[in-house]
Amino acid sequence: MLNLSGKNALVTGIANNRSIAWGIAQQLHKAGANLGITYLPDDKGKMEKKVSELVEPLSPSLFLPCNVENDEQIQSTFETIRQEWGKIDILVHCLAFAKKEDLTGGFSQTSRSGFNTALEVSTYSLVQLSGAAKPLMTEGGSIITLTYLGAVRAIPNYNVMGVAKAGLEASVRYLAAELGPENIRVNGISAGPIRTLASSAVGGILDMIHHVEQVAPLRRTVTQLEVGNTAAFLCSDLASGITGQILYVDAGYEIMGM
Ligand code: 0WE
Repeated sequence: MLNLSGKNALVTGIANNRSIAWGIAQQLHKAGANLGITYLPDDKGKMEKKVSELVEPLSPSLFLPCNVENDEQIQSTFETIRQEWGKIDILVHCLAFAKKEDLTGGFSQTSRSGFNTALEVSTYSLVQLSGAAKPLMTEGGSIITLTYLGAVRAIPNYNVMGVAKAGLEASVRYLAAELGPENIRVNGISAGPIRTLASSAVGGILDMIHHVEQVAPLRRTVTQLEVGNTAAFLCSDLASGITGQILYVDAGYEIMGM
């Protein structure tokens, strides 16, 4: 049975009730995990208030600011985990950012700084958080990240994020190879398009969702909770033999040729 009781899980990337990370946090909680939640702090404290109100029903035992562009915040996040939890079992990485101008128009026009930003926030952050979690995953563990088909196919306008996700998927394999001997598993979930804060800011997302509804074998898109269930499975002992994989949770869209 799927049972995460006694497991400490850190979930990153919750911005609002549409976040895929929110779907994951709810399903990890349902499976009995003890949660730590991080949020992206802003200077007005709006995110802190919004996310803390949202996650209150899951009664997280840790609620911490963590901007991955800030090394000290990452250090302090894992120092708090060490002091309060002693060990961590599950790390959920749901972070990505590219500048808006780099998610439209010609990929060849991507600026150096736009390229660097996308790969720093969306790709390096997995490496960085995994490295910080490693010494605290003393009883083995499971690391999950979110990716997208644009890593392996040229999807219009996804552009630099596709390169970032390709790097992320390769990072999953290198991390899995390194951390396997410590019984730490690392996997990616490639979710189909879902309406979230991030995707709604993208022109044409509704047309993409409509296309998936026509073409995907299940003739629909997936929900945050379906991604959450897959994450709960991958984090659980039910998936004890699975590492280094990218699992598609996309209503089957990826298998289709036309
Ligand atoms: O990975 C993503 C979204 C990532 C994302 C979205 C934004 C919008 C607002 C990263 N950075 C930003 N920066 C912003 O300023 N997805 C898988 C959703 C998504 O994004 C797309 C898609 C899909 C699907 C962008 C272009 C085309 C398709």
